[in-house]
Amino acid sequence: MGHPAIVWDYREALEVTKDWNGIEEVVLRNPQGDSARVSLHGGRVVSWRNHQGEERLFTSSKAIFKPPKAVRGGSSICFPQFGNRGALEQHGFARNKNWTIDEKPPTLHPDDSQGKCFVDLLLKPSEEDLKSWPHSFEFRLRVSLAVDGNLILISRIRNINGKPFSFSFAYHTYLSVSDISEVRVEGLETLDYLDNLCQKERFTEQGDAVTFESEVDRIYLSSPNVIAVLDHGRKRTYVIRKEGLPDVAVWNPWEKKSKSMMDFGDEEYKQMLSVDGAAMEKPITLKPGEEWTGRLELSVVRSTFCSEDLDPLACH
Ligand code: TA6
Repeated sequence: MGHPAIVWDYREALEVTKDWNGIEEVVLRNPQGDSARVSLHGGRVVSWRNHQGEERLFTSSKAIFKPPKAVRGGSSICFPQFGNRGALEQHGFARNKNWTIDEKPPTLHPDDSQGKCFVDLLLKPSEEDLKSWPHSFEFRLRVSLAVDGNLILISRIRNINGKPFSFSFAYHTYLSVSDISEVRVEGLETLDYLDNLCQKERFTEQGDAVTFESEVDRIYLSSPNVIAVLDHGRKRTYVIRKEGLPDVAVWNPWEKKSKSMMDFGDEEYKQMLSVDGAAMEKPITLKPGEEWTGRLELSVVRSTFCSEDLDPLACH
């Protein structure tokens, strides 16, 4: 007779606590001891750790945790815009709003629930939001921690308005790296990008990987659905899988810009890289009753990982 199966109760593995500002936070854990923390302020993933307690998301030591300022770190939701066009605030209001826990979310595909500890959050526009962006929507965010430690973010935005509306979107994600000079991003080679440092002029990536020796602030267009961030110093690679998110923003402020940001340490640019799955160049348009889904999955693999392993079947 075999050993009785240990059944992990994923509901028990979910804990709701408060951060030191009194803002509710949901803690997700898997049987291996990996964990993720999600703040109801902005629906931001504030932490993603492996069972040894190693943090994968960067948060600045100077981050300001006082709403309505968006916190400099973690992974936050940029909606209804990614960027700073028009009257809307930079990267939209969703990252500065209080989300609620969605107790009765509509059903997702069974693969999005099985073997995962997850929480469903909900954002609906306030009167104030409707003044700056007059469109009624329901935004459902599922944050899951899988049994293998992968972090999965699924956003579903539904138009409950009488008229179509358009938006752009990003998961603005600060990855923690050992030394930015030793980091390369693979999967973006040969792509066109808009350079935010040159008034969004369009260029074509010439290198065989994106590497860093000065400020970088680019939106790569129509990228593959799997890209990799190789951190040679820590001998680990972040694999980013995305669906519904054609573009990728890559940002490191480098030395001069770091010094100009109040909520960022002068030297901290060495330990972070922002890589954002986004839908930016071509805004998403939803007719009344329509829904859009954008999915991002982050995993960490061993240092021997190489770009050939970008074949999704090869990297589990
Ligand atoms: O990562 C893309 C980007 O839009 C950069 O241009 C840079 O400004 C960064 O986001 C930070 O944005 P934030 O509004 O969080 O200060």
